[in-house]
Amino acid sequence: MRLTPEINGERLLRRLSDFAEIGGTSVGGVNRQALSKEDCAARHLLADLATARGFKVFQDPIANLFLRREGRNPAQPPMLVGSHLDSQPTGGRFDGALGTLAAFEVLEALEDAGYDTEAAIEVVAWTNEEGSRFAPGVMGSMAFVGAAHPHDFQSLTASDGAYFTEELGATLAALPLAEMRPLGTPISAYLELHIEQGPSLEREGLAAGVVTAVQGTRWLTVTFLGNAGHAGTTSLGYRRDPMVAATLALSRLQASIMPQDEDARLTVGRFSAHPGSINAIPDKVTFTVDIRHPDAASVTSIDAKVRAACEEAALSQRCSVEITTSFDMPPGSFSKIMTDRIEAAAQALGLSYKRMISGAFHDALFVARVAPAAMIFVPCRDGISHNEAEYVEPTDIINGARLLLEATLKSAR
Ligand code: HGY
Ligand code: MN
Ligand code: MN
Ligand code: MN
Repeated sequence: MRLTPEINGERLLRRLSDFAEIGGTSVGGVNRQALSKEDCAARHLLADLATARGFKVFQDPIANLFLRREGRNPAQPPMLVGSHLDSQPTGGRFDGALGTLAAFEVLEALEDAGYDTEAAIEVVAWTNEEGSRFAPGVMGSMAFVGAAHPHDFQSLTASDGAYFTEELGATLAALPLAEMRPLGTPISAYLELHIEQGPSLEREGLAAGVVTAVQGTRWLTVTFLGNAGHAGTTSLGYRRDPMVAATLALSRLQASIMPQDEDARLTVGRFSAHPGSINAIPDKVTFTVDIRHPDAASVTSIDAKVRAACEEAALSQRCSVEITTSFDMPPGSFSKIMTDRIEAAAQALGLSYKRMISGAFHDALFVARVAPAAMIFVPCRDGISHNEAEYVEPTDIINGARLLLEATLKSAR
């Protein structure tokens, strides 16, 4: 007689607060950036918890972490359920961790009920979803589906000066018991639970989002080059000042793009001037641009507008400008089979929901290239994320995990 697996809400909430301590900050956020020692510690704790439950622990050459609960038929490709453990530098305790730990709770609920599935089910914690320490983001899932190779990243240095290859090597070495497996093992399906990171579910009083697609993302690095000089002796007309060029370009962009297109997103998250001395005209000003749009052609046209504005501003200040693309994730949609399963699961559980697209990028979008994949969103307070104040109500956490379990049972026979 098969018992029906049940989410143990108290255990899940406890796990979330335990993991929030790893890289935890004084104001309740986390700083657990990809391949950092904090990221290693979280992976280690999860691997230890898995081993204690008799699950097998694997990692691949880009340090994606897999925790496997066997099914009746080991020859069948496993179903994957998971998210990421790495965070933003001033991240919240739920972005990524919620989906990864809820996936682990699904495995524990199956184990507690002695419920066997045809195929194995594996929890996955993808490497470097955020991309804030080492760009691009979703690095682990990109490599898993063959859209990139770890070699592509070996010359990367982190925003804090660390070297990617060294940090990756240390992360892999931190889990000696994990069995190494090649990149891209075949899988049968993928589900990811994540916070919405936007306000709509909370505003509409809904318990869940059935995520049907993810909008496009493109990251640019813009560098204006001019002439360093003395702040006191160099008249304005005599300057080739990259700071003036940069601020001119950004003011033109804000005026030209944002008001026309409600779906467009443009963010300058990182801005630096060299040499960064109060009384020296900079010779170099660098900033990042994060472009988002549900429509691929619009991402490209915003990209073109950014380049035009920067080139015009550089010319007007007798500066030069270099623009590189560090990340390009086209918009994509999820499998109807999987979104229908999530919808049926929400109906079975009596949870209110809506179908929606994701404003944030996610690993699921790359995984969708190799297997039927979809996501479940739960509300977060005021839609705040990538902010230490990120918060999710315990009922929403538990409902999200229950929905993840129900949709997993519908997928892994
Ligand atoms: O930036 C993103 O969309 C993701 O949350 N890292
Ligand atoms: Mn995330
Ligand atoms: Mn994030
Ligand atoms: Mn994600």
